[in-house]
Amino acid sequence: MKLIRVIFVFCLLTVSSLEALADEQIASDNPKKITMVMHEYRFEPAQIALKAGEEVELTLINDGKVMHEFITEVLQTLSVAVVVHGIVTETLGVAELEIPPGAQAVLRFTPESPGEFLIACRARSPKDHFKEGMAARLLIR
Ligand SMILES: [Cu+2]
Repeated sequence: MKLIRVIFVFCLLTVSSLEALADEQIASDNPKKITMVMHEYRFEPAQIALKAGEEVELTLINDGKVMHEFITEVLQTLSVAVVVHGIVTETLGVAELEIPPGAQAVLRFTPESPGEFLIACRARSPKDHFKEGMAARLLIR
């Protein structure tokens, strides 16, 4: 199946406070909230675990100084709600998210099939992020 390549670029969404996000994670459990922070050149945490059939809200924060990407095959065939400035865009299949420094993206989706998947940043400026080790694991049980 040929996938439509969807690329989102998030502009000027400032990160107010990481602590506020941590509080949010405790406050609500539905959907399950997970935050992943992007640095040069790593994802934090380096592994996230999800449950098949359980909705998740994934917040991606670029805490670095260069553009980072979030690429995983899991999102390429799922219906994903992308929330930017409170506006929700439903899309089928997200191939790649580009997140500028200081910006964040919020994704809501429900993983379908168990497995172990790669999360990668394929950005190449100022060097090859993936070769520098910018990868993480996505476990779906
Ligand atoms: Cu990167």
